[in-house]
Amino acid sequence: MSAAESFAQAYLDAVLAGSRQRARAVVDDAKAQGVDIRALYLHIFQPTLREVGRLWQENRITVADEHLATAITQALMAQVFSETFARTEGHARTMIAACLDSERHEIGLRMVCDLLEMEGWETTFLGATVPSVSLAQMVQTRRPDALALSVSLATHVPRLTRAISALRDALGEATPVIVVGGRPFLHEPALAETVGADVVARDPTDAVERLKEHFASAAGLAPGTIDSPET
Ligand code: B12
Repeated sequence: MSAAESFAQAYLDAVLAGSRQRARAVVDDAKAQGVDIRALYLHIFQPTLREVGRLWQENRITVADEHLATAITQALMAQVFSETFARTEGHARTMIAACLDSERHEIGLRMVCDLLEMEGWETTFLGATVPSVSLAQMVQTRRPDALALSVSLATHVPRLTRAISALRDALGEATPVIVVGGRPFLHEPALAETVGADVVARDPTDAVERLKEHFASAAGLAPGTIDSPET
């Protein structure tokens, strides 16, 4: 068991008890033991939220309990990130990130943005339920290097496919690299091609690698040799 995993149960207990203070104390202890932000996100917050979802699905906790666990985790993510993160100087690649239309699950995408920021990216996180038309307008104006789209519900996949297609029609060659992720893609990565994405990743660490590979191959370089837009 990793150091982070040994704190996951205590964190789950704290959020199920609805105690932000206890949850905060677990995070502080974990940080004091050398658990970094990636491990906090992926080995403490992520499994906790998934377990909360399971308990909720089985009617063992209420929607209110889930909302409280979610709210505590979002607050702690914001706190931990602002305490930990210091922008490094450099020529960052840029990314806009959104959950389209009626998609409300935004935490996974926020993790992707926070951890890419730590890799030197400059991300614009728009969060949940972003209308595809206004997203297209923002992409057209800001021209990011990448557009990250997250879906948690399989029923939202057809809408995502239409939005990506409309974006490609509108932007043509200027379409940013489109990277997708979320539950349906965890189960079926090949779905990414069906929806018209360029890149799919299962978590933020994977996203960093896949994006590096994508930009390297687009530039005709061996993967791993590209770290900034200049190279
Ligand atoms: C919190 C939560 C909510 C919150 C979301 C709040 C918020 N602000 O985000 C609220 C209450 C709004 C909600 C609503 C609903 N939810 Co909900 N929710 C959850 C819960 C408990 C946690 C989600 C989460 O944050 N997980 C943790 C994150 C870190 O994991 P992740 O999303 O998979 O993200 C990781 C990867 O997938 C990947 N990733 C994600 N996005 C992207 C994007 C890119 C570009 C990349 C590269 C990678 C990537 O990286 C992330 C980090 O590793 C899940 C349980 C679960 N198993 O996840 C249910 C769950 C997803 N919800 C579910 C359901 C059914 C619903 C509702 C339909 C319930 C209802 N009847 O109203 C609604 C639908 C709302 C909507 N229209 O979108 C089901 C879905 C089941 C299914 N078969 O699809 C789940 C699985 C619960 C369950 N076990 O039944 N939910």
